[in-house]
Amino acid sequence: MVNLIRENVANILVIVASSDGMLGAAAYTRQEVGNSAQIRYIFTEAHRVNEINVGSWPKNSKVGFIDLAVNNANRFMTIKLINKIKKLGHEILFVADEHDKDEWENVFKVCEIDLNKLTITPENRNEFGSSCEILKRKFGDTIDEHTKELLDAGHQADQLNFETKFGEYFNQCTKANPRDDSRKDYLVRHFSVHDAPDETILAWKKEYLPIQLKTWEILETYQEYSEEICIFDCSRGLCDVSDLFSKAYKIKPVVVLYGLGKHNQGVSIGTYREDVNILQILTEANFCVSGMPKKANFTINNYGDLGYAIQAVQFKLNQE
Ligand SMILES: [Mn+2]
Repeated sequence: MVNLIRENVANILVIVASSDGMLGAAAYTRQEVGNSAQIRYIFTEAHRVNEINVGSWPKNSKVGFIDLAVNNANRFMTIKLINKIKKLGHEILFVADEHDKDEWENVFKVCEIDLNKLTITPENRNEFGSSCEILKRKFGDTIDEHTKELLDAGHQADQLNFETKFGEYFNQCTKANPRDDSRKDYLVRHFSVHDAPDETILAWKKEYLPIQLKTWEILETYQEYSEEICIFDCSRGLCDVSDLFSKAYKIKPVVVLYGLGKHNQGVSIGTYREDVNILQILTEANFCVSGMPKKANFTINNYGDLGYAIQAVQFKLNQE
């Protein structure tokens, strides 16, 4: 299988299952590979790359990462993945990720891989804004209109705007069933070729309606904590977290969601303020967090911990 594809083209794409990641994968496939049958898509998240079965990949695979950040709660997990890929004889071709360039540089240094030899290297969010933007600048003006629309939709989705031609399908179809990777696979393959959805995709999109309603219901649980912070109870059921954030940011600059996840113990605190580093504040307050400077995720055992986390953020805001 590997021999059939062009040199310097990935046959394994490790993708974070965000719209930025999936749309980037569809665009990469269209632009660089042509035929999605030659690619295997692995959907993951930074904090569960240890679940990837590298041993099942075709021999001498060429690997690309899209939208995958270093697991900053457990960097060793990312290092182990890279080392395993290397040890099994595969080659990492590129890392298209805008989360944190320095984190990636450190990981590749530890793994003794020259980052500068990659065809696409990690960048920083303030300069690029999304993985799709990294790909777009890499491809330059060689892309066709369809690829451009895929990349623009991915970039917009990363800024929480899903209301683009492709963005809506990727966001709604996957949010309706977040655990179903075959659905993500289908969407990436389909839209790498087709401009319009098929019957299957339209049916998935319909499943999103109750989630949309739940998101609105959770918006009603709004509690004002302070002038800057508001809180929402997400234990009421599956909602669209990114849509909730984007709507809540219209009310307050710092948004706290609790009751997330299977056991309702998940908390996500986000902000649109450039000068507030939630990840750092909570790390310094001894929470075991993952995420990005502007959005941190963690789990709590009791509401006292939730209160303490919010206080830590408020304390920092008061110092500004
Ligand atoms: Mn992204």
